[in-house]
Amino acid sequence: MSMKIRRVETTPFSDQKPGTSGLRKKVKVFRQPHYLENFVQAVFDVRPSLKGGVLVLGGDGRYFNREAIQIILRMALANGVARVIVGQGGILSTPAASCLIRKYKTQGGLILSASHNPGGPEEDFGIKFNTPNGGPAPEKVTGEIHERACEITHYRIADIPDLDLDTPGRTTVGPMVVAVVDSVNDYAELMQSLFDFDRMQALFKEDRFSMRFDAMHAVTGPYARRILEDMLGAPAGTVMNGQPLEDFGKGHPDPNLVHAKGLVDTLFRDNGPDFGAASDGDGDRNMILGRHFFVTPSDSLAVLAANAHHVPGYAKGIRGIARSMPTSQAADRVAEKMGIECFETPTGWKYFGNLMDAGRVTLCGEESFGTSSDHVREKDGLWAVLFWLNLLAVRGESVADIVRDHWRQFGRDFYTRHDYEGVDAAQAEAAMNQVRGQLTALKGRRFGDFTVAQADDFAYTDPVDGSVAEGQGLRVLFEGGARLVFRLSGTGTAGATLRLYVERHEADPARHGEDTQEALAPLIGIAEEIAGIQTHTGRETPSVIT
Ligand code: VG1
Ligand code: CO
Repeated sequence: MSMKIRRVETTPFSDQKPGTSGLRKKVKVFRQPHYLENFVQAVFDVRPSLKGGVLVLGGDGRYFNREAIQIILRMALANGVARVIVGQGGILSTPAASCLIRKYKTQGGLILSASHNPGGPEEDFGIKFNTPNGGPAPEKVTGEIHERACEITHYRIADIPDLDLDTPGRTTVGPMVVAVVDSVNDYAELMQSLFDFDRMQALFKEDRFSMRFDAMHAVTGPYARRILEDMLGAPAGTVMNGQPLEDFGKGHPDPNLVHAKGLVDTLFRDNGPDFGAASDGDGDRNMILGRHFFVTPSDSLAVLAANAHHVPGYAKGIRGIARSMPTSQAADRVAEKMGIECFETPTGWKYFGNLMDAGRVTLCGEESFGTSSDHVREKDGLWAVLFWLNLLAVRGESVADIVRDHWRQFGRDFYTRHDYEGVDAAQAEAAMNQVRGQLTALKGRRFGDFTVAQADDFAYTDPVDGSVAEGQGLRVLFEGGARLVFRLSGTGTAGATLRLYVERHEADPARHGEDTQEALAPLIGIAEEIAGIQTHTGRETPSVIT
């Protein structure tokens, strides 16, 4: 194959700063000449081990995925990468990419995804670099990539025709090997090593049990079909919307009560299935439903931790638990009872990596429908679903009974998140500033039954490497453990998204049946009093309530 390597002059873009999870922009931004190339070259520049090394490459299949992969392959060749492992058709879920990076001891991976953000020519695209541990690059590395992108003057790219991504096998391109691998195999094998497949198979043989999995036309379709239907014997049709589409069928691939409404309605109708689950664009999020029952992600983490001994991969015990700061404190209660460490980290999976690498935590979770363990270094949607399925098979109880039983033991942490999406950035900032301005004065102030014990801007010192992350969300902590958290999203691509997180613990089992929004209404009122979100943004209600 003829191949010419070009050194292309370029100038930096001022907006290539990765957010909560990689660089996310509109497709139109990514398609500007040199835009993707600059960022990718910045990664190669700050990660010299990729030269002569192995790179994992794949994405969630959204619009521009294939094109971006061809560009990155040409740049990998020009930058001296020895081998690229690409998911077939350019498809790799985020957890599957993490699995490959670790299993084949590679020098890292590039994952193309904007996760739960919509896809299509007018919508979003994203890219992030994962380090050799399989996890999203920590802030130090994303900072280096950003700095490099700000001073870039040229990039290297090879002139070669598009490579075939659809046929598994190895191709040699000049000195580089491109290995197109089945997107599912290695991941499925990892799941088999953690969960009791025989027991789950038996569950599907019972006529009494049925399940629906909504892949939302995103990346998890092939994974869920292979594992649930082919390997575990769930009937065909268990997986809904299983075909990955470039625009996710024009949907919003975010597995929550609003965007996975079809699935939710199915689980809440009479004689609906026993178990329901959904995953997001890149397969790292999960929503768990029982018949007439929604499991909050915060509760899911706590329940999985408390029941880990039922599952083969965790039967020997778990080391510690970590949760992101806005995630409810339900997991803390489990850790305390188990006598294991519990950590509170900033939002974003990159903050869990060091704790897992150091062997201090086994399970991690975020309120945003993210749960996983140290089997990879990403959150893992299907893993959480299989964990629940394994639990249902062992305990033989319904999802609702398992959660209610958990509440009886630990109390219930009523929890909700209110998102004000796509608001004017200045208005969102004004609401945040209003809270920030009161932080010192709030301490000791009473609001009805609630007295503020502490109010601050959350900062985190990594216990492993001592790195500090500041400005991670405004917290109002009340006596007795109730909390309000205000933060701005770092994954959006237009305007600002303001998130309000509200929680309160309820020990009395007689009150566990209350409606969440009603149980939290006084705190939601206090939040408005403190932040004036609705006044600042002119919105009367949140865009999404979960
Ligand atoms: C959101 C979630 C956060 C999650 C991040 C990436 O970030 O709140 O918990 O880690 O998305 O998830 P933000 O900054 O918008 O609140 V994913 O599935 O988009 O990779
Ligand atoms: Co995601």
